Amino acid sequence: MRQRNYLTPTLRDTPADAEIKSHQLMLRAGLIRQTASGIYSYLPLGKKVLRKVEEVIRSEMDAAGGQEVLMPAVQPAELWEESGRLGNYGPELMRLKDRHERDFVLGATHEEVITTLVRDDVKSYKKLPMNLYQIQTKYRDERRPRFGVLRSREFIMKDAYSFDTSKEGLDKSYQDMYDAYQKIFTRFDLDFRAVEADSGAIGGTDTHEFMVLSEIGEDTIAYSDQSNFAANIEIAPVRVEYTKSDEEALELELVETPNTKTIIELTSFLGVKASETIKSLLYIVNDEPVLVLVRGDHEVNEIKVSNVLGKAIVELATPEQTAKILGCETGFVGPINIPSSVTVIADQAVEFVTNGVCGANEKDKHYKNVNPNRDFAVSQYADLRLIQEGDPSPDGKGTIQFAMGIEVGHVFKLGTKYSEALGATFLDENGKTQTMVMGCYGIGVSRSVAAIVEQHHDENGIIWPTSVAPFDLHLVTINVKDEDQSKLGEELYETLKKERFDVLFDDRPERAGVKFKDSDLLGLPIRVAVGKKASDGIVEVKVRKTGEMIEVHVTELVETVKNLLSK
Ligand code: 9G3
Repeated sequence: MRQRNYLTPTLRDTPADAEIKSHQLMLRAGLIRQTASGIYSYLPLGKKVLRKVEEVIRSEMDAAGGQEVLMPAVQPAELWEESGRLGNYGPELMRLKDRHERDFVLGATHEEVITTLVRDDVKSYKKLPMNLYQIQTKYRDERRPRFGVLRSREFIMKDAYSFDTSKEGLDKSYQDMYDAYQKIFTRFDLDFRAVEADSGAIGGTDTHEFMVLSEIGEDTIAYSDQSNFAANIEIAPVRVEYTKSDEEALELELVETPNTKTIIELTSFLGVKASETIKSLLYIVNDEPVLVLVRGDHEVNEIKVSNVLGKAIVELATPEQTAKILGCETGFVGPINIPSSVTVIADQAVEFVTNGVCGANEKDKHYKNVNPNRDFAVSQYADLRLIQEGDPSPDGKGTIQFAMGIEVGHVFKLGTKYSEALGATFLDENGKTQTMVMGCYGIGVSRSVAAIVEQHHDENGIIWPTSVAPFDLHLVTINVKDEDQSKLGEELYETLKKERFDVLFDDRPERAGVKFKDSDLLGLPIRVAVGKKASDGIVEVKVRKTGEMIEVHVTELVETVKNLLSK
């Protein structure tokens, strides 16, 4: 491809509103442009990278027995009513009406469509197992789209769905997809980790996320420094043997604690440790108030709270709700003498607090010498807190450390939730009707591109892994006005194309400095510069990743490039 009339609008300056490196570089290298908030166009280079990424995914999905399909982005709302999910996602699920005022949604995912397709056309165990996948645009109206294509409202996903006759069959389908994902992200040259995860509102049992390790990741991974344990902190169980101190229980005391709305303010005012305090947070769960207690040095894990309460939607009470229910400001909330309508649940660590401190449901007041079960009742003690760095690993081996991750893949065992709701059944060997057992498996395609850039760049620009680079190499004629250079450049362009290299040919009448800067920014694996030594048949080959530069005679160029690219 000749760069002269190729749409690669590079930017010298970093766009002010791009917060992270991948977003900045994808804009600067002319891969993407924003069309609306959280909605992007892909320019030719960006589209070529997408294609490369998609081809890697396709090859591994096909090798794992997947069959590619393409489902519609526009889906009838009734399908979501049938599955019972229409109300689950609020404004995140984009809706529209057709000319007959019929309700549709823009596909945020395709469990409903695929399950009805399979329901209508697969009737016998003889056709199963089956794995169907697509690469398609998805719509989710995120409250806070940001970071370019890393968190956008329209994005490209590879979604796959497996259908099995039994749980054991699902286990195998799941493992096959897990293995395929390992291969795919390895081919992207990503530093990633598969971690245990929460299945969320979608339901199901086993689930793993594939996390690209990155400081700008929005998920926290808890991993052991001495074993393979790795989980999203959303689900990482806390297994700590707490012990009761042998201190004697003292008499409950109400104390003045002016302006102590936070644990830090409170502990410095009273001169106690955070672990000696009890933090109380009021939640609204299915319209009912629930007071959740954790130790002051711990944080509530809302997913654990939700799971303990039967996967309910858990929302922190507003200041108004708190005033109405407990008659006080947030910051002084506590479990003592509260209305019986309030359910109290507590993290297991709370039970071991002796002579602790908690809010008194009165402005600027706390209780001292608080002893759980004596001074207040708890309906359930459970693991409700976030795991912390330094906690023992739940598998008993080593200590927990944190890393940040970008979720690029997610595999789920769904079971029969969707097949049951939508009636996807089959006849087994004995002619008996059975429900299909499903799994679903996603890869963020556009997000993977951003994650790759996030991990593969330097101060000068992108450094594409060969597997996903938009072109194999960048051929640059340094001075197109020089006849020798221009002639050799054109010749090499033809030769390299004949050798089936995908070449970006910088034939622009620009200054050398501009061309080299752009070349580093675009980040193709190899740069071949045709310059002053053109008349001697010598060109300069630079490896983008290492910066290594060698002079090569044109007779050896093809061989040299082949070797460098196969490395
Ligand atoms: C929605 C909206 C947002 C959503 C969903 C539905 C997440 C939703 C979970 C999944 C699960 C799997 C197929 C590929 C693998 C992942 N956010 N999820 O279902 F309507 Cl607005 O998408 N789907």
